[in-house]
Amino acid sequence: MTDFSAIKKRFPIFTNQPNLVFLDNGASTQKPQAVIDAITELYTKYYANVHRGIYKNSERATDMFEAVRGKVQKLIGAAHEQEIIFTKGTTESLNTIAYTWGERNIQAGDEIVVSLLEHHANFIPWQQLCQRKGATFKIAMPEKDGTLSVEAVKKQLTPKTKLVAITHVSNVLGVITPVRAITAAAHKVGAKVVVDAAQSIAHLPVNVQDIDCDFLVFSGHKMYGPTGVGILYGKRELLENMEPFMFGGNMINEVTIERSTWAPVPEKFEGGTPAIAEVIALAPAIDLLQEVGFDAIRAHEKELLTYALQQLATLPDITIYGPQDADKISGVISFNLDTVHPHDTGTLVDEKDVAIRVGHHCAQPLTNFLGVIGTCRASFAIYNTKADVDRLINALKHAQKVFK
Ligand code: C6P
Repeated sequence: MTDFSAIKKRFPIFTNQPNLVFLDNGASTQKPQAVIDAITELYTKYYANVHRGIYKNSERATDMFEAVRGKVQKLIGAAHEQEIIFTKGTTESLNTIAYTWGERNIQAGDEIVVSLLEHHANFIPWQQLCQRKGATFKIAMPEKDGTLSVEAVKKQLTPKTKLVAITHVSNVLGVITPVRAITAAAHKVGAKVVVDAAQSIAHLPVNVQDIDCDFLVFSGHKMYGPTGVGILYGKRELLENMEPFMFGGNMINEVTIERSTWAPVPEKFEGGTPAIAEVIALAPAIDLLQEVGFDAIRAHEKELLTYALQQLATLPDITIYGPQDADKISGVISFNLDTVHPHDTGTLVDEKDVAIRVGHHCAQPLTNFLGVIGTCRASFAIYNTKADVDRLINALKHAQKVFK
């Protein structure tokens, strides 16, 4: 059995701040020593730019950098290493798809379907693309409890649907969506599918061939890796037929005064010097996830979610949003204390060294649907324990006392 309290010891922030209860992992996770060491080792022992030098340090840095592509390929079960493109994060990955595939393939009269659960990063690029092209932006609505059914998406699909963009896990409610069935339904009408895996990649097994999605995106910093690195997965044939978005070094085949031709994928989409240290330091983060394993991660998380839901329900005057069933959610619980503004709750629990996020969580259409200005969100990671939940509950009692 995995010893999750031993895993916590690998994250030096908890040695430096022993009293910290960190429950804002949906925003960004803490970093294990191995990730920090990988960055230091690169800069202190062999740093050089990648893909350019023919000297030893550049070749070593390039090998370390390219090895991560293979690790990501295995993590998400992609068929080819070339299907893995390094970006700065989920937001850049989604905007890249909108400006490359979207600009070429969306025309007036076409339809794009998203769900109301989407983070703004998987909402606005499609809304804006529709506005630029005269296409129709359609929304699949969740049930009252926030779950999203395949039927709700199917209702929006027509022969005009060209793209369906769906989150795998809601960053506000933790709702797990049926991405596999949604993809199958979208493909039946000939639409392509983008899956936003920002909130699922560190919590659930993600396999792009099993889902059969056309694109899948996520960020390194939400999976124990560094900021500044993200992934854009795309099926090879699609990527090969897409135009590049960022023009510059490393992404060309030949440049003359008259014309330019592009390097093959993935280089075609990786113009300029990449985030070398950040990509290299993503490797130990992936190793950690694979060492612990998604069965153990999910089992631990379900135990924590179930316990947290039970304990939160013991508080008076609390509203919990989303389905209160650990089988239906991942990583996240949103709630409000009925007599306390979410921002006051956030500030008062921080007085007890408990870090949560409050507000609309960059998903305003969803918080509007819930009828609130914002929520308090506790989001979990592999280093959280039941003791952290107890500290959260005590901190919330403190907030309720102040506002009595
Ligand atoms: N959600 C949260 O606190 P970036 O910022 O590009 O790494 O990720 C954007 C993003 C896209 N999709 C989903 C589902 C997300 O949750 C996020 C980031 C953080 O919920 C910061 S707003």
